Amino acid sequence: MARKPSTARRDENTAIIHDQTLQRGTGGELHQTAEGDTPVLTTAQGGPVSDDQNTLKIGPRGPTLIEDFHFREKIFHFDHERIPERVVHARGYGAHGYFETTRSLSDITRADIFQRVGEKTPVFVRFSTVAGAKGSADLARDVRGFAVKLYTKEGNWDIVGNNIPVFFIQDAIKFPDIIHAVKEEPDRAFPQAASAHDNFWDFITLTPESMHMIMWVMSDRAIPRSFRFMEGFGVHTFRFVNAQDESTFVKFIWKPKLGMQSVVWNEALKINGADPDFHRRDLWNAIEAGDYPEWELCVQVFDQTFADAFDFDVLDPTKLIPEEILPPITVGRLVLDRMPNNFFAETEQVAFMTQNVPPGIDFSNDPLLQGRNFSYLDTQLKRLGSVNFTHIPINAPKCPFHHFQQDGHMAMRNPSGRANYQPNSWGEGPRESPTAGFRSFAAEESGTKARLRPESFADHYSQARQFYRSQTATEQGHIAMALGFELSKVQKPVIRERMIAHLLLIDDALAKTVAGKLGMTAMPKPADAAIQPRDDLALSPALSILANAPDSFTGRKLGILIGDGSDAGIIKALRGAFEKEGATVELVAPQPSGTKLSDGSAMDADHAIEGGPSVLFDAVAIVLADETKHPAARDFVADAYSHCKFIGFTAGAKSLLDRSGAEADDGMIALDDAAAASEFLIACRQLRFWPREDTLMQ
Ligand code: HDE
Repeated sequence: MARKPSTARRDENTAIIHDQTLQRGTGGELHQTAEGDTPVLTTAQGGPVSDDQNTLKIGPRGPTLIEDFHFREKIFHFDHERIPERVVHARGYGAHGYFETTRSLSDITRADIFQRVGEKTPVFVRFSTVAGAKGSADLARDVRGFAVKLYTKEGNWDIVGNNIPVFFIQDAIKFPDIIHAVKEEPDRAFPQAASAHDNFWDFITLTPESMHMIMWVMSDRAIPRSFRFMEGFGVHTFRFVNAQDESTFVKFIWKPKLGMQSVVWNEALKINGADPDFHRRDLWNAIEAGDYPEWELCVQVFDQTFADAFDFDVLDPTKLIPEEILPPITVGRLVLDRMPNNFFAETEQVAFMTQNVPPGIDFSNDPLLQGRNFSYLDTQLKRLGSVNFTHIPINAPKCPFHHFQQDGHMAMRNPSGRANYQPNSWGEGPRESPTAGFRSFAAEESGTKARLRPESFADHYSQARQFYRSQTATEQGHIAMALGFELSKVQKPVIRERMIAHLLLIDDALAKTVAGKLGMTAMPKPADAAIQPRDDLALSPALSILANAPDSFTGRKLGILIGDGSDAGIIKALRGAFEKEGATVELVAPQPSGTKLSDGSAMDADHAIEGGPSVLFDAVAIVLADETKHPAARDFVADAYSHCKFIGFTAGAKSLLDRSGAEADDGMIALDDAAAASEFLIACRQLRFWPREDTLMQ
């Protein structure tokens, strides 16, 4: 695959700050250059600095003077560098790109973004984990945020979604409880970025509405291989509204062009140690290499008749509409092609809000969505500190905008002219437009004021069962293992038992397997269900990752373990075949440089073996001339083997394979000569050799 250097990483989002920096260095006449073209260091007030190494003192060993305004300003600013991290989704990573409309939806929405095929709209996307702090590791078992800001010609549209199409709770008032429960326990402040603890499972088992979501969170969806291999979901039902003010319901889905892929749990644990930045590094590397990640935007559109006939309430955010029942329609593509210039300026300060919708997109009465629309504004004020957070370039619309909001902390733009209100007699300023402006869909509403949950939200188990049963046997095994792991960390037996009681309503065999993993001798009674789970929902193969595997190694990574005497021809052939596929190839060796290959050439490696464990790769090739005693080499093979990776090997690698417990199977491919490289690639397109997992479990 051709590698393009990334486009110049400079845009209007940081240009203001950047230009000011330049002016500070070069703008005036007095103090412009230190050496050559190097600008003179100044204070924030623009004053040139003569010494940035020593504070101002009386004598070399004397006290520091308050008079040292440069020191005072420097430390003052440093002391205030941190802003509050997001209360959820604190750890995230973002990138710029564009959305291209590929299908006009002008019949069902008047949103400008969907009128013209080929229309390109700038976007900023932030991926995140939910529970962990800003500095936590990427491979936590967790939901991933998938938040997209589309800078449309009619203002910003934020689809603030997740990589899972349903949620834990049905009503926004429960959000602080679920988040408190999953985050670290308040007395001990651990565990961090982990749901495997009593408080979380206590809440879950006392909240049956979370059962569908918990099946997803225990599935491989919660340990994605990369942001690039995840689906994204708007979760709630939204509305499209057309020029005739007619409404159609819609759900939004992002589908990754490279297909979906996840890691296995033991691998996730090890990745967190080897490279806690695994996901952000992956996105950075892909974009810098010109391998721009891409998703399709799909919509599930339906009318009130469909909603009335559907098995569940379309306003219930713990339910999804299976793709087999309502096939998604592709309406556009999202391409991420530029990393931010500065993480803080853009990724940290970006403010997503569900209430940001252009005319033609509207809300449903989903009570979770309604609560979110209220919540996101508060959080921006708290985090960014001023009502003027839209003045930060990453949050400002890219279309013309005019309003009379003024002043406040850090106001960068105030309306000019005399009139700062409307209507006015000065002929100044903007006026509202009943035709171009946002008009809420004129839904008829009536009812008695009450704190109620609708009866139609009461079935908490049927879709959980449908999800579980729609997984392949391998994926079902992973769900059982995940439940076993998580509940093994729960200390209070009653909480474990309660979960088994719920699982009995989802799948009897699953409940028994998990109980067995926990060493439970007697099964509890099934939980009391408000509505008995249904057995008649058709399976939905679209819910499985493995049933929809891409049969491609594009975008994946091969690690080749080499040592002195490694066959140069095989290494070259592997590199050629895998790079042609659009994969990345990295070399791992005992030392970073100076490995002597069979043809006498010296080869630099990308990783020394201690720093390049096999968990960083999707498949590995062991191209060794003879025995290596390196302990890390044994882990390299043993992990790749137990994580069901395809392993290519040369004859010289045999003794290492034997010592590592890697037994011959169809996932182990002999690399006898350079020609075998393409055969190995064909095997690697299956991504993992899952039958090995059964052998390992025996
Ligand atoms: Fe959020 N959520 N959320 N959420 N959410 C936030 O907003 C909230 C929910 C989601 O990359 C916060 O700017 C409430 C569902 C993402 O910056 C906060 C409720 C879904 C992100 C907030 C929900 C999400 C957030 C924290 C229940 C999937 C990260 C910082 C009613 C559809 C966006 C911030 C980013 C962030 C509130 C439930 C997705 C506090 C009250 C459901 C991807 O406003």
